[in-house]
Amino acid sequence: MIDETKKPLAVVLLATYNERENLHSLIPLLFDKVFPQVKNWRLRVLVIDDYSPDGTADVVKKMMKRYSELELIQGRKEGLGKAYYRGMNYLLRKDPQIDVFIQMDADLSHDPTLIPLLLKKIKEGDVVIGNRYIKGGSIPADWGLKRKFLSFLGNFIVSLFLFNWWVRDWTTGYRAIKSKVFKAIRNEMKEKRFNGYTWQIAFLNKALQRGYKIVFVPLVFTDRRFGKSKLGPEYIINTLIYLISDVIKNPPRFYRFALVGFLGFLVNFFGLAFFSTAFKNSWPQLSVGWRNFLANSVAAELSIISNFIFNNLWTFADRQLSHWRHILVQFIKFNLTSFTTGILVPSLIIGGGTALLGDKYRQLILVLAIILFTVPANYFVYNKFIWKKTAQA
Ligand SMILES: Nc1nc2c(ncn2[C@@H]2O[C@H](COP(=O)(O)OP(=O)(O)O)[C@@H](O)[C@H]2O)c(=O)[nH]1
Ligand SMILES: [Mg+2]
Repeated sequence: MIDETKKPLAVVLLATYNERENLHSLIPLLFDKVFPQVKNWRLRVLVIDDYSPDGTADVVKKMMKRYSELELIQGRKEGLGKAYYRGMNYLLRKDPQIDVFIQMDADLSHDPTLIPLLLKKIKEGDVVIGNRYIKGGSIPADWGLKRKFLSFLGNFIVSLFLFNWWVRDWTTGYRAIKSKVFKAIRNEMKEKRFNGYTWQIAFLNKALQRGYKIVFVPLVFTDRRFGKSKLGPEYIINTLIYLISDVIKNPPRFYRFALVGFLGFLVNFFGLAFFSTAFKNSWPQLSVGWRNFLANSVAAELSIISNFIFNNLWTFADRQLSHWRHILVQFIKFNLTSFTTGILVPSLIIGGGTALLGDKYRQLILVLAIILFTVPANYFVYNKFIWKKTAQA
């Protein structure tokens, strides 16, 4: 006989607002069909209902007589995020040993038979998300073009702010979450801004920022069976405010890199003007061509030094070079990189491009070469060679 109490414990959290009809089918599905398939976990269900006027709680209370592992808490309606927050806190107070929370919409949009897979995958990470935008996942085919586009646009905007292109489904509500993740971020998740649907995005982002591992399973998302969606404009405003404040507080590495690069450009720009004037006064006999050649060489090197210093102190603060010999070696590499990606290759592209297309494209080719080649190449080389992850071994 397996000792039941030794098995890890997972609790399915169902936040509900007017989901009476849906719970009628969902709860028996969970207890009679899905849970018997899961052998190595203890499973429970907590319904967090906000005094739904349709009598959702009555359905739950009736079913509690049939299912001993079903529980209900009720509270004031403050939004989906707040309901999850209350539910997770309640569960941890009651049973600090809880291992995994499973968040799931109660409207039958989330296929309950995916639970065994979520529990299997949680062994590979700290949060498992049902992802609609990876291979095997999908949104309902009957969604109109506008709804599809809005969903795409929403995820694109979140990805852009956070500069994270691999999560792809930030808003998905079907998740298995190790309780330690919630414990680590619970104080921050208390904020009022996360009371609604912004909860989902913020939770995932905060977990990622702390280095927790996110694993995906494909999710085939279906339209709710009964009732109507509670998604409203609250969500857009709160999410935008959150994203803006987060990008200021924790700018993603790429944005730090871009800002440092822009500062470097300013150093070069104003440096050229400054040294050109200074050299003119000191060496009036110097030809204008040679004077500006020298002035820009000095200004460009200053901008390289500025880039190196600020990338080391800020962009790659977590991989900072601190030993002087290390700094020197990497600074030499940095200079070689800057020369290659910033001068040599763009000059070759401009030379070749204008020979092929004509002189009128000269400035355009420069801009394109910098955006399409210099920026990504520098970012790649800095990440992989100059501030590589194991540099401080
Ligand atoms: N307790 C509680 N549950 C909510 C609240 N808002 C939404 N929900 C539940 O969250 C789940 C997802 O909501 P839904 O309206 O289907 O959102 P959509 O699928 O994004 O359109 C459903 O189970 C809702 O009943 C709320 O304010 N309080
Ligand atoms: Mg729904």
